Amino acid sequence: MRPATDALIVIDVQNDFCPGGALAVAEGDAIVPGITALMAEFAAVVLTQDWHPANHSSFAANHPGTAPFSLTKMPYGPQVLWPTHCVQGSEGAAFHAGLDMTRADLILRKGFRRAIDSYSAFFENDQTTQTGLDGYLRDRGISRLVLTGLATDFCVAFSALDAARLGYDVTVRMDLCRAIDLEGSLATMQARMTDAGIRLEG
Ligand code: VGL
Ligand code: ZN
Repeated sequence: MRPATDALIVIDVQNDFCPGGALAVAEGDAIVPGITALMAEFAAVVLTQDWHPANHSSFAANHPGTAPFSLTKMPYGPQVLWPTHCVQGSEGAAFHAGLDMTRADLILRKGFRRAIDSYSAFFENDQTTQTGLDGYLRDRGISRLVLTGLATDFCVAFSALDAARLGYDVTVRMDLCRAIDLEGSLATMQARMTDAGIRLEG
């Protein structure tokens, strides 16, 4: 068992990011048994859940004439337009059935504001609106984070980079993550994480 200062953060292991889902990540479901096993080592376990309203501004369907995976400009910067995914209350937004939910201390929902996407578990994509996770972890005296989940090059990487910037000691278990890899995004984000002092293991 790890010390009380360590938390396992499980990013977006939801049906829409698994094979058959609306924004399926290749082998997204393959990481589920390993994550469930790893939970047993941690006194603190946090799950995040991508949780969008149907009219969310990150959905290509809400921008007539655009295609999924194209890039647009939002007031806060560039934004990929995604297939409609993780709509609040839908089966696609539910956690993968194999994930052990009983071990979750906190389920943090993100991306619920129509006008701002939120890849990171700490800051929305405007990089200023906070989700509250930093306060929760600080209040519990947690300083070391191990990240797992989907997708490596979007929500996991953005969460890891914000966590490092906030002063946490961060490890990403690459073997317990899977990537979307949009136009080289996996290599780009891997380099950014390494540069930020984040340990990439597995
Ligand atoms: C994610 C794209 C859009 C993720 C969420 O969980 O990595 N990616 N929404
Ligand atoms: Zn999303």
